[in-house]
Amino acid sequence: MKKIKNLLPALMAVGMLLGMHACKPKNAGNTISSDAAGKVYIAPGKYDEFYNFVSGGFSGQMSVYGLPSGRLLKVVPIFSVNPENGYGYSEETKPMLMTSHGFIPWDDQHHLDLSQTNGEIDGRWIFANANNTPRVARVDLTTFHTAEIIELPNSAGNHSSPFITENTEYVVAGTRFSVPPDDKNGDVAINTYKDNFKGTISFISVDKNSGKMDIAFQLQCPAVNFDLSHSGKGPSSGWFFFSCYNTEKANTLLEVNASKRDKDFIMAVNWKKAEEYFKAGKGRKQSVKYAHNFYDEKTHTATSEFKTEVIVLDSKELKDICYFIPCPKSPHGCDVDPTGEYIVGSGKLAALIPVFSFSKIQNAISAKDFIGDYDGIPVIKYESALYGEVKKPGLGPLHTEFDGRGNAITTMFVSSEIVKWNLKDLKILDRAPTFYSPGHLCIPGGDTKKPNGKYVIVYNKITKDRYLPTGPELAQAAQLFDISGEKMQLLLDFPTIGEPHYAQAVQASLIRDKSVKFFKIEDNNHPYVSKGEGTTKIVREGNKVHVYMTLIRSHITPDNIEGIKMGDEVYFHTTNIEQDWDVPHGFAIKGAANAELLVMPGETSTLKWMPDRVGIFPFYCTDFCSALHQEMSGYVRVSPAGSKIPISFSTGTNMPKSDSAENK
Ligand code: RUQ
Ligand code: CUA
Repeated sequence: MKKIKNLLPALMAVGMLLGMHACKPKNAGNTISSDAAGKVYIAPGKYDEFYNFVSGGFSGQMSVYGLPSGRLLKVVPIFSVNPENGYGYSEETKPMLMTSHGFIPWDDQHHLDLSQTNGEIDGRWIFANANNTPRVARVDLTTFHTAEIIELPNSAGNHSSPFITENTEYVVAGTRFSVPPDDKNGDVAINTYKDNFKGTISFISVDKNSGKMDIAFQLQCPAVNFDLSHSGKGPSSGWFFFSCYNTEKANTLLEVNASKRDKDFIMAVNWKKAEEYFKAGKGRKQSVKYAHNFYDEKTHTATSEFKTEVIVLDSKELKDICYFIPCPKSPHGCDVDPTGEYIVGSGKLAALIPVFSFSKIQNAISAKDFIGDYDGIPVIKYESALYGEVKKPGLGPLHTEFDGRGNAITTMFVSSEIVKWNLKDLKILDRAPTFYSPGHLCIPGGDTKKPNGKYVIVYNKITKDRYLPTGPELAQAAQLFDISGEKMQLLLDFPTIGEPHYAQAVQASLIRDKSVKFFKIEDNNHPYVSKGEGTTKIVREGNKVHVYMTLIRSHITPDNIEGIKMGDEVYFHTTNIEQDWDVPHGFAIKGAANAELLVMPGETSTLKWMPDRVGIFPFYCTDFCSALHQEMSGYVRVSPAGSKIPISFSTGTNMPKSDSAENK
């Protein structure tokens, strides 16, 4: 028996390896409740009750759904270019994707966190992480625009990110990959990992009023892999908790070599203490290079600034910031319950779920109840931090959210189910199969002090037979469960974009009424704005040609342009001068090595175009804006490089020549 028990984690690892996780739960498909349709039906023209913000994984974007209907409302481009609306293609938005590595058109977006005040969602911003080239973004929830992106130095694989403190004082980001610090010679042998690599956690401050981010300080930590995190709340509000794996410090075949230890760690960080040390000047200045990109709603333009310094605190030298708590085995999710007392660590390879007690952790720290240290950081005795263990929860626990009624729901990746259990007695209350292999889950406000325990949405990693097949690549799937009663009831499947990881949901009323409907043209401070057709013009500066253009139903001003020459760089600065909700115009020109622009009312957006041949180039509005949308178009004449044709432009006055030879 003992032998079998010890073998279990290894067997599970092999199971994952072989893809056994895709096994179909029994009675699959028969679990839908009879009144499910009525519960998710939102009549045409009616609004959903919740917004659901879903990370796009390898799409790099965030998608926005209405719940309970599962209707896709919008894809908000964050880290990937988006030809659909010109994000990353227009001159104004290109700087948003600048990094110390140059312009990067893509990233891998895993986690979202809504801003909070007093531990409750305030509906102002949502933060997003980029895994691959470490960055954190802030999306403004009045415009649903990416407002800011900050790059993170000393980091790689920004996975344990972006998690916020109770009052959005900080967005916190832990590096997945430990790497040599940016100011050290990184040209080292990979197998010197233990000596040369470091783990870093970034504390990004957020301005209370504007939301503007800045890296306040970083915490240098042992070279483990930080996986996920959550801040404390209530009694634990000055603390942050991170799940750590690869405490073996393996640098090859992590699948085996980082799964050796029976327990890895949850790292508890006293961020208030760290902040204190930072303010007392205990940090060291380190020279680094990172981009900070900011989108200004008044100029409708992003700027990119490079910063060259960061303050680093050393967790080894500065005592009482960090403590390790042993956690079985290869922990992934790290979730704090609404009271702030319980910290749930989900070991991917563990056959139980440990629940830690914040008050016990505090007692253990004061009593120095340590079993030793790991790289100079005290390790608290497991039993001294433990509240209790959820026994036999299922296989492969990943993430936990809370229903606000004293219960937790955990996803089980390997046994493909969600499991509801009670926080006090740690007894399992219910389980429901999911289709298939759930990763994250989300309850509206599920990581705050006040969850709304009406639904849980589960984001599955594997879809298999849930939808009509679409070749080898299938849509990813979310599943909505009613959790208001004792038993969890599956209500709805809906496909998602990219690969969903963490998601958050919030009552629509917190966001809906603040949504901007159009931008005021009088507030438009774009340097190339045309506030009316009378101010449109063309200005040549050497080979750069600036076209000041307006868009309104249903014409473009100017719509006849001549005098463009080969070798010119043409900038179409298009201003949509409509002042009404839901009247965007688009802009595209033949042969442009670019995407279209989609210009919102009151906004200015610029398309750069380099003509590649002599001739006539039509341009047109790409968004069906009126009955005469197809008429909303124009022409550019491109002449040879040395041509003497002067710049000319007009709308409605360049009448056909009646006496030309062709017309006779
Ligand atoms: S992860 S499926 Cu990238 Cu948040 Cu857990
Ligand atoms: Cu403007 Cu179509």
